[in-house]
Amino acid sequence: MQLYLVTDENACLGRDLFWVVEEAVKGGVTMVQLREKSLGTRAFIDRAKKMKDILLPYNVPLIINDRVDIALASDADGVHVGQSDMPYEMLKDLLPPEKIIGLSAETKEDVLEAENWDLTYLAVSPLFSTPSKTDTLRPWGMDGLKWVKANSKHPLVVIGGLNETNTAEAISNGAEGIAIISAICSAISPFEAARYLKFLINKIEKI
Ligand code: TZP
Ligand code: MG
Repeated sequence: MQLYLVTDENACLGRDLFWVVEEAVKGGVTMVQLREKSLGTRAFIDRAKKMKDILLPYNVPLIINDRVDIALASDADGVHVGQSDMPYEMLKDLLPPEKIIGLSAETKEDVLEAENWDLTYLAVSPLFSTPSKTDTLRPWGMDGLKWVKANSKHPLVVIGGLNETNTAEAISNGAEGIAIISAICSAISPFEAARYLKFLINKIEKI
C-alpha cells in the first residue's frame, strides 16, 4: 500500500481509465482502489473484473471501494469502507479472512474505535482538503497524522491532497502508504507521476 492509486474516471482528463491505471502501475503504484460512485452493479462488476485482469500480471492488489458484494463477486483482494458503509463486524463475517480491509477514519473517535478491529490499514482521511472529495470533515493536517500515529496500532494510509510536495513529509510522520487520485490520474504522464512519487517514498524510507 506504499503508493496507493484511488481511481476516478472524471480525474483522468478524458483518457481511458484502464490505460491510466496501467501506466501508473508501470510507474510504481503498489495497490489500486476501484472507486465508482455512480456505476450500476453489473457495470461495476465488469469493471472490477477487467481491472483485476490488468493488475494480476503486476501482482498489484485490487481493492473495491464501499461495495463488499462487488469485491466478492469479482474476487478482488479486499474492500475499503468509510464510516457510513458496512460496519466492521459484518464485513468480517462476509469476507474470507485473507481479504484486505481498509477503513477511513475522519475523527479521533473513529481512530480509537478502530483499535478493537483487525484492519489491514487505517486511512487518515482527509489529510488535506481536496477538490476530489468535498463532503469531508475537517482535514487532519500533519499534526493530526502525528496524533493518529501515536494512538493507533494500524498501518496508516493518508489520503486527500497528497502530491509530490507533501508525500515525503507524510511518510516521515508515520504514513505507511500514500493514497492519491488527482496527482496521478490528472498528471500529463501518470507513469512519470507515479515514478516520481515512488522515488520520494523510497528516499524517505531509506533514511
Ligand atoms: N477520501 C478522502 S480524500 C479523497 C478521498 C477519496 C480524495 C483524494 O483525492 P486527491 O485528488 O488525491 O486529493
Ligand atoms: Mg465509502
